[in-house]
Order: sequence, then structure tokens, then C-alpha cells
Amino acid sequence: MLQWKRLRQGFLSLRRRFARAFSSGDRDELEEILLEADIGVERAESLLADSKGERERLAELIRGILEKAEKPFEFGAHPTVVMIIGTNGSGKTTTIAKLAALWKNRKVLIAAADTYRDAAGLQLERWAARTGTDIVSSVQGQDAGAVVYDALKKALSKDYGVVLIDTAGRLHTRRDLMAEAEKIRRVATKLIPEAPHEVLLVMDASTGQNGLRQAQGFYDAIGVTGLVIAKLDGTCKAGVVIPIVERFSLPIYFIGVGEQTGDIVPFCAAKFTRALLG
Ligand SMILES: Nc1nc2c(ncn2[C@@H]2O[C@H](COP(=O)(O)OP(=O)(O)O)[C@@H](O)[C@H]2O)c(=O)[nH]1
Ligand SMILES: [Mg+2]
Repeated sequence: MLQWKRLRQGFLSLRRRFARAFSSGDRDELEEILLEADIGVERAESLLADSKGERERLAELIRGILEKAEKPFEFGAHPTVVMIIGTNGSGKTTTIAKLAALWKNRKVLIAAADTYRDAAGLQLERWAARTGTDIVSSVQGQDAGAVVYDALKKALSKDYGVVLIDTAGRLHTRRDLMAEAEKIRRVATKLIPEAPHEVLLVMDASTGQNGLRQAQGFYDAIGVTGLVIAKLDGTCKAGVVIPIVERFSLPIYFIGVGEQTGDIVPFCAAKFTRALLG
């Protein structure tokens, strides 16, 4: 698929460095690459020890870790309500545009519940127009809860298959985060008792371990059901996917490999490992 090609292209220099280190048997260089890829010190050391620095063995070990996170996204309910959360700038709104395009034939409705910034609503409306997706936005200063309520009501009455809820990422304290998520949840369950069916945490791969720490705050505050790892195109910190999988034990449903609506693909451990190591 085109998206995996993009990923392979982005990892080219990383793959070349790996290839050189494997062929010269330079264990120090291998460790250096793994550390720079933000895989984490302990994991880098144990992977090197267990693989004895052999390419095939290392690939097998990495694939083994990543396979735990491979799970197809399932639509259990009609509508399936998917809340998208994550740090400001991690890629939430872009991911919503991508998912709306990917799931076009399921009849998607977007709820623009990042009501803290006007620009967020406008950005989402542009994406909705571009992908031909219906959207419910805040009117006259409605808060996130009111937007979600209107969106779910519309989804039920107009037979939408999926509702994607955009949320604010700029909330600073854990308490603010929890309060906002709780508000959305409380309102949603009034109309659909099990909603939101999925809470996807969007993480920015290019921020490496740093982003991992930030995402931890969301993970701790809100019941997350799955991950989307955005901005994997061209980042030299792609190794961070390994500690992400080990830390959160959650499925990675999708990865983002660019800024366009087509730049999303279901996560595949084997393909990802091949893109990384060759
Ligand atoms: N290269 C790349 N850029 C991305 C990707 N996903 C999002 N972005 C960019 O990251 C920036 C922030 O994205 P946005 O969706 O607005 O983040 P939000 O604040 O979480 O809603 C924008 O410039 C996006 O174009 C991706 O997969 N790859
Ligand atoms: Mg946004």
C-alpha cells in the first residue's frame, strides 16, 4: 500500500544506518541507533543482548513486541461513538479527517467538541468540507457537552454509523482533563448508554519519549481504549512505538504517515518492523 511506502521512505536513513551496523557487527553503533530512535535504554540493552546483534533475531523480537498491539478496529455499535483525545498538536483533528475519509461509506458525523479554540472548529469544518463529511459545531458558545449531545441526537435520528468526537488538548491539569472528558461522557450516555464506545489517544511519534510522558497524563485521567500514532512519516524517533506498546498495553489501531487525508493505515507489526530494519 502507498502509505507503507511512505513509511519505508521516511525510515530510509534509519534503515541504512541499521544495515551498516549489522554488516560491520558494530554493537555500540547498533545500541546508539536504538537509543536515538527513542526505544529506551533498558529495552535497547535487552534487545541487543537477546538478539546478539543479529538482524533476523532483532527483527523477530521487535515484531513480537509490536504484534501485541495489532488489532483491527471494530464497529460494535450503530452508531459507533469514537472520542479522540491527546495533547495539543498531537494530530487529533487531522486524524479525525483521515478517519472520516477512511470510513466514508459508513456515514460519519463529526462532533467539533474542541470548543476552547475557535480556530479548532474552523480547521475541522474545512476538513469536513474537503472530505464531504457532516459536522456538528458549537453554536453561540455551546460547550463540549452540548455539541456532543446535539451530534449524538442527530446521529440517532439520521442513522449515522460513526460519530467522531474532537476534543480539546490544551487542558493543563489532570483534573481539568478528567472534568472535560467526564462532561462529554455524561452527556453522551444520556442518549447512548455505552457511548463513547472507543476513546482513542492520538500520540505524536516525532516527540518520542517526551510525548510518551505527556500521553501518560491522558491515559491516567481518561479511560483510553486504543491508540493512534501520528507523524510516523520521517521521524527518527520511530522506535518509541516499542515503549508505547509496552507501557500502555493497548491496541494501536492506526498510524499516521502524513498530513493528507489518505495518510493513515491500520498498524501492522510485520510491515512496521520491516520498514524499520529492512
Ligand atoms: N507529517 C505529519 N504531520 C501530521 C500528521 N498528523 C498531523 N500532522 C500535523 O500536525 C499538526 C497538528 O495537527 P492537528 O490535527 O491540528 O493536532 P491537534 O491539535 O491534536 O488537533 C498539523 O500541522 C498537522 O498537519 C502526520 O501523520 N504526519
Ligand atoms: Mg485539534
